[in-house]
Amino acid sequence: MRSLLLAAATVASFASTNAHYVLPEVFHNDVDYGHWEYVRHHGDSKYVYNSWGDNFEALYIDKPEDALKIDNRCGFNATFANKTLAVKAGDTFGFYVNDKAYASSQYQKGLYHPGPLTAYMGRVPEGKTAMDWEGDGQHWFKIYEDFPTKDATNFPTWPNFEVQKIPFVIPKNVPDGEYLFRIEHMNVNSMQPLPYNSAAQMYISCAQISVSGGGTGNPGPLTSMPGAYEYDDPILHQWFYEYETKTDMAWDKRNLGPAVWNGS
Ligand SMILES: [Cu+2]
Repeated sequence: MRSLLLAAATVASFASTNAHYVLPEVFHNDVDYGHWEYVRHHGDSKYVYNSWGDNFEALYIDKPEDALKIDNRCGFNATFANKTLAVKAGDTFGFYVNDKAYASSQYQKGLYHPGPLTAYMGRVPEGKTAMDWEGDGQHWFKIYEDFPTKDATNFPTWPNFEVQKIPFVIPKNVPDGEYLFRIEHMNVNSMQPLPYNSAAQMYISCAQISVSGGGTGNPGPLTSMPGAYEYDDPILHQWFYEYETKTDMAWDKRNLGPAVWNGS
């Protein structure tokens, strides 16, 4: 899949797609890990592939049923990884965008869309492991979200924009156990009104982790994935620069999904 032939064959399609990205690699403290080593591998699709052979397409939330697609849990046709990464509460853990090996490539632009970045953890229920839990049920809680700053014209800029290495902190008080760690970046520059009716794009991946050194917290509010957000939410439909003037909401006040767990 990583052949030069494929790279050459796909270059032609980059004109319209080179701003898409995928999140297949994690790091833990100072250690980097491999491509889809601990992250659930996105499956083949009819969509385009980047020069290192990954499905290189966003998830679209254009129709009501799109918000409930199973792909919104861990990405396109995601399949179990066969390893689970041991981390400790309080550790730094995060994702690389695309592929470290292509860090200097013109196709490597980090999170090359405006929009909020969120992270969730899903606690693996009893009887399952991070390697075989589908991710179903009310087991997910949000541990991170970011908000934009706005300039004098109210133009929002998210702190994650064009970032290639994305660190999070495993919450100190999370109970020991196995989890899926889910990263979600939303493109809010893709909205077009009817008749196109195109809405937000999602970029999602899940890593399999095992947490030790945690606490006695009771994470919540709990939600399901998919199911954490409503298709009708204006955040999914209003172009980012008109969102605040066409709704009574503000980019720096709320994101999709539940509140971030307060740690208690
Ligand atoms: Cu894109």
